[in-house]
Amino acid sequence: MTTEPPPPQTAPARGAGDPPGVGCSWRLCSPAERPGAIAVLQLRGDVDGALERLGIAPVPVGQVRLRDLVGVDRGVVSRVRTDLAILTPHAGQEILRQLGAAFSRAGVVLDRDDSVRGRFPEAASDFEAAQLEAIARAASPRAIDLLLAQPRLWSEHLGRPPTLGEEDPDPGRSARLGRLITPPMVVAVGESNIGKSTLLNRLSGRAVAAVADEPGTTRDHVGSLVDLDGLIVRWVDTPGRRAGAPEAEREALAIANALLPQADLIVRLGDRDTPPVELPPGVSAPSLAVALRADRGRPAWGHDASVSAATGEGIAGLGVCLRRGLLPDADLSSGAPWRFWG
Ligand SMILES: Nc1nc2c(ncn2[C@@H]2O[C@H](COP(=O)(O)OP(=O)(O)OP(=O)(O)O)[C@@H](O)[C@H]2O)c(=O)[nH]1
Ligand SMILES: [Mg+2]
Repeated sequence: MTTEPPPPQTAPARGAGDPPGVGCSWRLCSPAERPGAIAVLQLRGDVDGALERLGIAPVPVGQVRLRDLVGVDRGVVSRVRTDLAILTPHAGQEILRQLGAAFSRAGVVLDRDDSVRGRFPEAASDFEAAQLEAIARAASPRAIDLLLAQPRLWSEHLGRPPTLGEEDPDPGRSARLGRLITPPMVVAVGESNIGKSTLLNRLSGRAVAAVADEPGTTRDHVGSLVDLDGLIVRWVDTPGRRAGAPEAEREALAIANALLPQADLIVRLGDRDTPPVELPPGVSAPSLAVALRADRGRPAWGHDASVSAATGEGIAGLGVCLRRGLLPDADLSSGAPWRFWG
């Protein structure tokens, strides 16, 4: 995988002949390392002075306008407050570099405040800034309503507005709910040729992993984000275990096995004729047993869920079962506050 170099976060040094600062700073708020189509830039401070110095027509507070951005691009300028505007040019590296250079020449300095409040200056408090950041980072749809409810739940719990210094009433629950923000890792293991990769493809709704009716199809483990009943997880499909595997396959399996201690949940897969494998000693992550290829018949061994990736039978139930293994219903339905910040 190639990673693009991040666009410049550093403005070119201002020269001796440059104008004095205008009491306004800028920062790039959208991710530099994973740019999308549009970048989000903030101007903070004397926004009117900065826009004038940059030759950008004024934008009244509360208004949104399409503006020529110093001849480099056209983009939307949103005037949030007197001291805050948000610019959304295209996210091309050269556009951002030229804008940064123009800001610097106009005396609009690069803001290096990396606090959460610095990143979300529109927030009325540090707590609200942390809440906005958590909403922005959350991977799972289920996170959003819960995060939006937190100011009210904390205020009811404390009898006053919360700060970021609050004690966690239930650290275990907070850690599990944190899986709504950062996807937990689910590692699927089992014998060869039982349908492990077909299950991943069914869960992700696309052909992520190669599937074939022969053992040893999956070599290097394959990861994909999948939605388990509203919880986004990082699913890792591993090579199957089988006697007599060639050296490269055994090495790939050893690499996949090394992931097991870090797994948040291990899914032990089998089918009617093949029970799940035992986990290597010392692996303490919770695990669930799932029977695959249910259209061929149910197994005699005990299982937590049974599915057919070919027909789709049991797939929704599997999602609920695994989501509960990572995030029990009680964690979601409890009206207690969640310490969602670091
Ligand atoms: N009938 C039926 N066949 C399935 C199902 N899921 C997978 N298969 C078939 O089982 C065979 C093996 O599927 P894979 O997904 O490659 O199995 P795997 O466990 O990933 O295999 P390895 O990577 O070699 O360990 C293929 O022929 C699939 O089409 C299912 O739900 N029902
Ligand atoms: Mg496979």
